[in-house]
Amino acid sequence: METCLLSLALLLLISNIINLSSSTTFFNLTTDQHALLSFKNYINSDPHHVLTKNWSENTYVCNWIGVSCGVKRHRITAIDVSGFELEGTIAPHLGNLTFLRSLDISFNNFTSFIPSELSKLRRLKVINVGSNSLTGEIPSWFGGLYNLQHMHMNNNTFSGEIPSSLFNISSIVEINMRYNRLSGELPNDICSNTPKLKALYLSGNKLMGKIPTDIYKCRELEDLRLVMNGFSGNIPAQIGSLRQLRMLSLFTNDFTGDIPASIFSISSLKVVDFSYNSLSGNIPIHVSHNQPQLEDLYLNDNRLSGSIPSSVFNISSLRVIDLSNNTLSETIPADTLHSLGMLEELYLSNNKLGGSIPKEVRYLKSIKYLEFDGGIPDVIGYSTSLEYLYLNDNKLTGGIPKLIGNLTSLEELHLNDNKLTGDIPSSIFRISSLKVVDLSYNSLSGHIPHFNLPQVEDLYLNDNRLTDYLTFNWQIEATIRKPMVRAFYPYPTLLDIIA
Ligand SMILES: *[C@@H]1O[C@H](CO)[C@@H](O)[C@H](O)[C@H]1NC(C)=O
Ligand SMILES: *[C@@H]1O[C@H](CO)[C@@H](O)[C@H](O)[C@H]1NC(C)=O
Ligand SMILES: *[C@@H]1O[C@H](CO)[C@@H](O)[C@H](O)[C@H]1NC(C)=O
Ligand SMILES: *[C@@H]1O[C@H](CO)[C@@H](O)[C@H](O)[C@H]1NC(C)=O
Ligand SMILES: *[C@@H]1O[C@H](CO)[C@@H](O)[C@H](O)[C@H]1NC(C)=O
Ligand SMILES: *[C@@H]1O[C@H](CO)[C@@H](O)[C@H](O)[C@H]1NC(C)=O
Ligand SMILES: *[C@@H]1O[C@H](CO)[C@@H](O)[C@H](O)[C@H]1NC(C)=O
Ligand SMILES: *[C@@H]1O[C@H](CO)[C@@H](O)[C@H](O)[C@H]1NC(C)=O
Ligand SMILES: *[C@H]1O[C@@H](CO)[C@H](O)[C@@H](O)[C@@H]1NC(C)=O
Repeated sequence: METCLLSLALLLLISNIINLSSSTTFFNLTTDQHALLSFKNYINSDPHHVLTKNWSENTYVCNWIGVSCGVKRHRITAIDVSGFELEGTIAPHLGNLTFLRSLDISFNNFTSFIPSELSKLRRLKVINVGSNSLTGEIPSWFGGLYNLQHMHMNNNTFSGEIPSSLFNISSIVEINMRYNRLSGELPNDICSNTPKLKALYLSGNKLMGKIPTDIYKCRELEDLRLVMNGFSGNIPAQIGSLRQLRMLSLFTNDFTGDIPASIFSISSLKVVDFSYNSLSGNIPIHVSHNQPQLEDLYLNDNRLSGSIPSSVFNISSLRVIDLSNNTLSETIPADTLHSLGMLEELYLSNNKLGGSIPKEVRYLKSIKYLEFDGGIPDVIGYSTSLEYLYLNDNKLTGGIPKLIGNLTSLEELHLNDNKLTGDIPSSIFRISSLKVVDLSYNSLSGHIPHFNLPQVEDLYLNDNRLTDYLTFNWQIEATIRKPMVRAFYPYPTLLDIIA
């Protein structure tokens, strides 16, 4: 009896195996080729004739452009038709490519829905349908593709909620759904089953609600971008336990409350962008052993108050600091700027900081863009290694310091679009390295100084109150080799004047 049962079980097992193998042999390279020919049939426009010419029935399918086959089984494993400018819909027949691991149809114009037949692609590791015109909801059956690692659905018009099943794919590494029309909230257990998630890109949607505190469970997370959505509530302090985080970009949302100090203890962090929210309280950057390797710090356009902690100016890796448009008070702590050897951009305007650009700017050897309410201090003349000085489009008032003439390495000087008054110091035109000078759109007055700099290629002085602007004898003064055709628009060009 027992042997009888056992043999029956064996028989069942064998018949199962036979069934299984017959269902896998049902698909072979011939059916793969059929699937691709159907894919081609569903395409209405192939402007570069890539598929129409190359995907020919008479040639070996594995040699078709954008098609890769496995070495062992000779089945199609990858399709890459990215950027062929194809127009059409996605053929459901792709679901028959049972060995497909990677599907890239990005940068085309595929319309309509993702066919549900693709749920059969159990081996799929990479799907990139980014930058097309796909619509509908993100199908929840993606949650069943348990080998999926990289999912790019960005730049389409997907709508509806993000299916929670996606956060059940334990192999997932990257989820990119930027620039769609997704709505709803993130599931609370977002990171409970996605231990390998490194990048989550959800910017440019209509998502709302809080960042789930569960986020700390995505221990591998390196890149979190949720910009331009309707997220609200506090930024959870739990983000501070993401020790691999490099990029944290949350700008243009409705986040409120304090910035959690824990964030600035993440030593891997390179970019923090919390701008355009309603964050309040102080800037919680304190001296710490785990000093972040921060390069870009954007906290502008919030409601931050208090003084700027001197620790900010101690982070020597910083390239950009934007704290503008807050209610920060007091001046920049003296003697702090000298650590910022890499700093290229410093924005502090629209605050309640007293004084003008601090004297310590002379330590900012790399500074290219400096935005500050107030005037240009004389000490700018100490930054003798400055090659490019961009202070344009600020709210600078007062005069141009004569010491600017001491910037003997300067090649470009952009002070245009400010509220500068007074004379143009003639010292500027003794800088022999100077190639571009733009002082336009200010309230500069007096005479145009004499200059004789043959290497100056562009000189913009228009839209000021210079008394001799039109009568100035450009021909004698300027031995400029290259014509400055655009230089005096809307006034007569130099060529007009010389002619
Ligand atoms: C695929 O299978 C069909 C039968 O189902 C067979 O006719 C065909 O020759 C097979 N093709 C290859 C490439 O093995
Ligand atoms: C299709 O493109 C591939 C790769 O560029 C090329 O090797 C092959 O010869 C082409 N086949 C035809 C029929 O044009
Ligand atoms: C994509 O195709 C649709 C429908 O064919 C068309 O309306 C749309 O303009 C196309 N978009 C682009 C970017 O080509
Ligand atoms: C996606 O769309 C955004 C917003 O329209 C655009 O800035 C971005 O360049 C697009 N990215 C790609 C890869 O197409
Ligand atoms: C996630 O997986 C678990 C167990 O595998 C299952 O019970 C649950 O329903 C899944 N959740 C979603 C949203 O698919
Ligand atoms: C700046 O960093 C140095 C060590 O690199 C430390 O001794 C000093 O206390 C820090 N100052 C501030 C204000 O954080
Ligand atoms: C500063 O922020 C306010 C809102 O808080 C906004 O109305 C204003 O345009 C911003 N100013 C600048 C210069 O961005
Ligand atoms: C600026 O240059 C002048 C002339 O070379 C020199 O006398 C003066 O000491 C310099 N000033 C500074 C602050 O470097
Ligand atoms: C697999 O794709 C479907 C469409 O989804 C077709 O109807 C089938 O004919 C096809 N099967 C084979 C073996 O090519």
